[in-house]
Amino acid sequence: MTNTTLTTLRDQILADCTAAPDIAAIEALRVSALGKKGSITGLMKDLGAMAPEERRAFGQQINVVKDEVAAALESRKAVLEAAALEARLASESMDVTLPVRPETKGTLHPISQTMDEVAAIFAQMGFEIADGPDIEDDFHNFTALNFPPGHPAREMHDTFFLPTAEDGQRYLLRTHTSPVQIRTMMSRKPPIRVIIPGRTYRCDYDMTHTPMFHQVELLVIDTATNMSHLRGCLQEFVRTYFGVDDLTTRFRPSFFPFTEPSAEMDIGCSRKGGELKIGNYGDWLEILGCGMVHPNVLRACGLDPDVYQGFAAGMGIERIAMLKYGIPDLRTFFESDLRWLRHYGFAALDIPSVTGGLTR
Ligand code: 2U9
Repeated sequence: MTNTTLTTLRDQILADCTAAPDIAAIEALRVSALGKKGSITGLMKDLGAMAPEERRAFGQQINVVKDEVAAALESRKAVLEAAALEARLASESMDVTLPVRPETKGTLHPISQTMDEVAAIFAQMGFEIADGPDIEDDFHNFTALNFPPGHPAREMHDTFFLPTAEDGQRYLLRTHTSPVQIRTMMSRKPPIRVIIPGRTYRCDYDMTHTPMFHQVELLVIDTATNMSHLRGCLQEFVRTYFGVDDLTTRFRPSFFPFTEPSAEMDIGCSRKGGELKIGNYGDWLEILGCGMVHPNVLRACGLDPDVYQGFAAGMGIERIAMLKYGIPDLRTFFESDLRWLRHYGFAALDIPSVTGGLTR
């Protein structure tokens, strides 16, 4: 084997590479040059019979050619792949403005529908939707929300922690949508009226808990906000959502690190004959948690509690969907069972509105 032979071989492979019409031809060329029985690999095998000096020099030259050929093959492959993608995009174009075909069987998931309904009700009351990242840091998920250092919610077994990052932080999957309120308060000035629907994660799985679930939280911050505003706002929400105009509510004292005072709100119901009915029948059903934003939380966000007050509330989307649509088992939400989706799903264009009485 001589330098001239190596150069001829190299030129031939590079010419074949430039002329390769498709990705299959590139792969065939790669195997014939660099594969186990390839022409360049074969040259490497010949090195054994050479004198040490000659072996080193020629070995280096072969390696240079090998790298050159590999790079040429990669770059031609990239060009061909881009051309194939372009051709596919051109041939498979579709008109997304066409109306839905009558035979289409797809439905909107009850969680999406419920989030749309909640958004429609609060939009009517002047709320905006805010969102934020699913992966959070300790400050936004716990510290700013007034969770003390040893609080059980910070434990490994409740929270999905990511491996410690390069910056030394232990990021986590948010355990509630509350960090978005922190981000909202830190990034804009009151008055604030936002709702935050979104995914949340907790390390829990049984009849009534799934590791991923959905919440909607609301936050109002202004200069003269009080518990009666909270009560009126939440009462209006449950009345519209459940379609019961005079639905009664009851507030029981509770505790959350991020609100003071804190409460749980019940709505009227009946459980007669084992059937749950929402309405003023004398029995009570817990529906959400709420309270006045804790002064420590306001301070952590740079707001002066002597000037600003606010209220917040949180509820589980799956829970309020189950109550309204009679879905008995939480876990079925995430099984992607087509029969379940056809039964509990909604028509894609069935857009909830307060004036239209929401849905069903
Ligand atoms: C900030 C300040 C206060 C949000 C609130 C609750 C009460 C609550 C649970 C209901 C069922 C979560 O989905 S669930 O498990 N939530 O009871 N959430 S007050 O309060 C906040 C949030 C953010 C800055």
